[in-house]
Amino acid sequence: MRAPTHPSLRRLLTLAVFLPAPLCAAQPQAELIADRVVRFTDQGVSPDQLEPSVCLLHPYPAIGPAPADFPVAIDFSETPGGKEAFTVAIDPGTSLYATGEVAGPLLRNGRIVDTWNHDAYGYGDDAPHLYQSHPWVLAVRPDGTAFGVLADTTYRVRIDLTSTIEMTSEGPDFAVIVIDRASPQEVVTTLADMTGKIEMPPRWALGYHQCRYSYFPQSQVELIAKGFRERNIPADVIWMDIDYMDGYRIFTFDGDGFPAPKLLNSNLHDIGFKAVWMIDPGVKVDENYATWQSGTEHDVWVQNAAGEPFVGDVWPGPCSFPDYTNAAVRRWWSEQVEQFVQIGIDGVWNDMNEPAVFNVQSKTMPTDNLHRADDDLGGPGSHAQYHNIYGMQMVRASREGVMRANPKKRPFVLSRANYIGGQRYAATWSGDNSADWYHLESSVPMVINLGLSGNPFTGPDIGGFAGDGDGEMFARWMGVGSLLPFARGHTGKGNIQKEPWAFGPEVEATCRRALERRYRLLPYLYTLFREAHETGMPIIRPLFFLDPADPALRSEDDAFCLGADLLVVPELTPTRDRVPALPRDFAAAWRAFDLGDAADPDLPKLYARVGSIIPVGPVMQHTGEKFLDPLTLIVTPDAEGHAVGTLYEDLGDGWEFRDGEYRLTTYECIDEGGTLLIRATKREGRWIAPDRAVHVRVILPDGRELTAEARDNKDIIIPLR
Ligand code: NBV
Repeated sequence: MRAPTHPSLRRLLTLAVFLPAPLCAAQPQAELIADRVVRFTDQGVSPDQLEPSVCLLHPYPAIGPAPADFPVAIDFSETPGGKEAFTVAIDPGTSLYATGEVAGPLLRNGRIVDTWNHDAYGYGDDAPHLYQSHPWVLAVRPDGTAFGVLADTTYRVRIDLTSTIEMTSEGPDFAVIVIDRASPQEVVTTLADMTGKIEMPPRWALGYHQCRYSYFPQSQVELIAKGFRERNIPADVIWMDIDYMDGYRIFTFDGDGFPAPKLLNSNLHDIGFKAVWMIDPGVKVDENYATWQSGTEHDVWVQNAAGEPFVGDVWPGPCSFPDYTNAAVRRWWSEQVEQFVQIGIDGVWNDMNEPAVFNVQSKTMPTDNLHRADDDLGGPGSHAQYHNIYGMQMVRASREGVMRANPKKRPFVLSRANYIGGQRYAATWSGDNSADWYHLESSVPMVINLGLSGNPFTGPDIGGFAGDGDGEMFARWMGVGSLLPFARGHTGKGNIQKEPWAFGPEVEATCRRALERRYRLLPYLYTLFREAHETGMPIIRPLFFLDPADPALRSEDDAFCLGADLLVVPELTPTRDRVPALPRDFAAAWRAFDLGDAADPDLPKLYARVGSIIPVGPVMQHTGEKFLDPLTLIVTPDAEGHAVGTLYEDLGDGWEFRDGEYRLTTYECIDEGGTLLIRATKREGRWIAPDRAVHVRVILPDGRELTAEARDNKDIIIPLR
């Protein structure tokens, strides 16, 4: 049964049930659904009357009443306009984060976000909504304990953090889920337990990606790819933007520009490149076009209020839009994708899937359009209900298609639009940012807040999409962007060239160093992706994770941690005048180190956590170029001479790791009195790495380094001189 959609009707029913008890305060209903996770619903509203949850992995039946001492209270109300709302009061000193993909600072106190997936070209700090929707707030109390608040609805939600946590929905009643934990990290990993984690990506997706709107014709694509190899600048992926299509018809190729796409893919593969191709949702209305014919035959289109296929303008002109909320349509779409990618396409890029529609004033579909949604998403309903999950359901179907074509490989899908929980289907880039210092600076907190909202695999258009920018900014952007989870350079039509060599030899040298650094750090990065896949821990972490009770760290959003063991201090302003707020024990707990690139002022400074071992590899031109050999262990022992670190390895693609074809090695450094002993103390998984060289660099407190060489599988003994 579903809640009556009209709020006043629901109110009447509530009154009918509760009128005889006028003294009964308007207490929300609260039920425990997991350890210290409570689902609240408004008085008189039973959770089974609500729309099904789209973000949660399963329905989470109640396991008991909420504990009497649960520390978060929800106050439901109805706005004068009849909208469903709730408020959570916060103690002074509580810091608020997340809310998904947002521009501006990391700390969200004082901000308002309106979750409504939106094409937001060149967005500014005050943009009310970008491309994705995460009705989710992470709150860190003054003592460092934390809670998270999720409005479990797909409808538009206004999140007002100006004094409390207040969320107002445009839809019917919804549940509010509150996760209470001892630390913000635990809140985020519990969110991931409940909404899903990323699948392990193919290793190549962690390499550098080069994009442009558009490389055209196909000979230019090859030229750019070769440009990387000729200049020894590492890269794994090149991207095909919309101009490869015949008149922007998806699943077609421009006969003049891209006459031989299969050959192009295979030539790219020959030089170690993967190819990602764009697919938009809008299908050109054209009776002579196979995809439109097939979609029409299968009756897959979103309908207008009159029940006719909705037609709206996008790049190809008038388009129909597949209704991805319906399982049969997703199946149809996945078959189109399956066929398309069979010509050697390695990954799929879904753009414009908010969906963006040019000739409607709202820039998207009318909210009274109709979706024939599956019952488990909520059943047939309006675009108001399904707008925010349109992109999510599209990438769900695209992913299925890529999987159908290559079931033995790990799919890679990048999406512009998405919804909380959508990390299970696609990675994210932050849309059409601009080539200016503001967007360079914002790209770090945006990646952090997305990670705090469940999606760890994200990154900006390095160099900025709108506008040209200049060499200095580009170098700095590459310096920091190459340390973010998704690292892709991209730019818009009409802009200058923005490949790493486009700004002259100095900038090129910085880009090469930045990317060599990324590739050297890949063993560590891949290990972090595995952690994100297993636990939902973000890859890029805010500094306040290091000491959640330290108020000074709460708004630091230039510096960040890459995993638990690496602290990154970039300079994100032209004047280089920022002093980062670092943890109180910074001097004792972190040690500067470099990868032979410290002299470059445009690269962020790197610090290793005292007590850690960071695995790094050799420079590679692409992730498939060679096996990890030699393995370098950067060992930063603590006062007792102890350090520990892990390295995750597998085949880099495919699913064999699920059956134990991987190796998770724990390396440990132990002080044996006058000598340091470094050995693998634990191995998990049955994959056997070939014999290889190990270089050890021990970073001592005074900055000196001790080094040693050995073979993996053998103890390494370093005299402490
Ligand atoms: O497909 C063209 C672009 C793409 O390059 C960009 O990354 C997307 O965010 N796309 C938007 C449509 C045109 C934007 C002006």
